[in-house]
Amino acid sequence: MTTGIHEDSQSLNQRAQSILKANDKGEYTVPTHGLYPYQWNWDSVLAAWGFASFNVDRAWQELDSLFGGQWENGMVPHIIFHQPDESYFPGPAVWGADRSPATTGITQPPIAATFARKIYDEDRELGLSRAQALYTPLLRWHRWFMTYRVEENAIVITHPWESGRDNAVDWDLPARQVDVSQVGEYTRRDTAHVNSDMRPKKADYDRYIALVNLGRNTGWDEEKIREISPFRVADPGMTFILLRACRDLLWLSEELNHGESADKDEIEGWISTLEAGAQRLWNPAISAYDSLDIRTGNYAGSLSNASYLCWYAGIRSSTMLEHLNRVYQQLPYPVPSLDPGHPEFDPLRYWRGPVWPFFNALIGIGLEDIGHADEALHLKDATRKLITEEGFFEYCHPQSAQGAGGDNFTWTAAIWLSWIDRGMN
Ligand code: 9WN
Repeated sequence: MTTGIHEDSQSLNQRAQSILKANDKGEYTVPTHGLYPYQWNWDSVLAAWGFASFNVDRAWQELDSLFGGQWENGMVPHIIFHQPDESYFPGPAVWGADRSPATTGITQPPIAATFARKIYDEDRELGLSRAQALYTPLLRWHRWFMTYRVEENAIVITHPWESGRDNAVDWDLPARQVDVSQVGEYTRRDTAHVNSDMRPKKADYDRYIALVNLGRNTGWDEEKIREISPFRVADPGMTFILLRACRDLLWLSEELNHGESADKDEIEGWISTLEAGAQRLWNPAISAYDSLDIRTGNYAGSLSNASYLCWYAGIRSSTMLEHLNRVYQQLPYPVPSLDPGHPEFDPLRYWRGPVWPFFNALIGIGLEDIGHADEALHLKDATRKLITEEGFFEYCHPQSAQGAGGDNFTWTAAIWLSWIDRGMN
């Protein structure tokens, strides 16, 4: 006889699989219909991880289609615009990247090597040739970051959208330096799908568009953007994620080459640089990892969910563990995207307070890998409860659990399948 809990979990598992299948466009997956009609970089990697729980071949196909959009310089873009769709702004014409398939001119957090390793581990026989084919594109993407995006040993973003945490308070001050006088009129589409209280404000969007215009006018020339853009911010999220990804890439390299990696020295050099960069992002004023504005040298003063990716990157911090346990006491559904003690904490506005289930999976993987088993379990249980109560929303209220943003969301379904239900860490 099955228990009620077991039946719940089975039907949620079926719902999660149906969401992935419904969002599947053949070779790539959309984050959700309507709001996000294209292939997004880190969403797609998480979709692949979700597929790996029931169709490993489809998981590799997802990664292959993402890397099909890779640029000659190694960058893997943040969106691939496979088919024209009026329901999203800004579309390919605004980005002006002039490629086929069309893409944006910026990137997103490089979680791919980490999840390629997990998918490889799911079925090594099937995965061998697939991982071998993906290895060099992954290496080239990491090399692109290390060539163009290292400042003070950490990884910088040139647009808030690159961080994947679009309107986080981390970007408030640096984004104020962006000149919006030439932005003109435009029509947002996101607020036609989602309540505007749950989305970035107009002032944020003006800056997003101004930075797209700036990049497009340089022909997406990284050197030029570095020279002229007022927005250059070192992000703990990007830095921790790339650090972890480099460790996993090195593992893959040795695994695929019988223990002999030709790229070992280069990747180890990247790891040392990023370890130093992570330390540079420690802000003693808030006793936490924080974003650093390269143009001014100022920290943001923001304890965000990205600060908690230190363990994911293999870095121990008892102070961050104290913060986490405090947040566990304060909120029934951790981890909030901004610390509840911050004056800007806003529990339903996107990256300024809500909890993002997929982000919890990244934090939880880190906690478990580094040996903080109790904290890892607490986070997984709280996320399971959140999804059981609310379903598969994009993000949720960390106190009431209210679902927000897009529904039937790919990465929420994916982490249900691979992290919560199957415990693939
Ligand atoms: C801009 C797709 C993406 C995520 C990001 C999230 C949001 C886009 C937007 O949606 O950003 O890239 O239009 O709001 O912030 O992390 O990848 O789910």
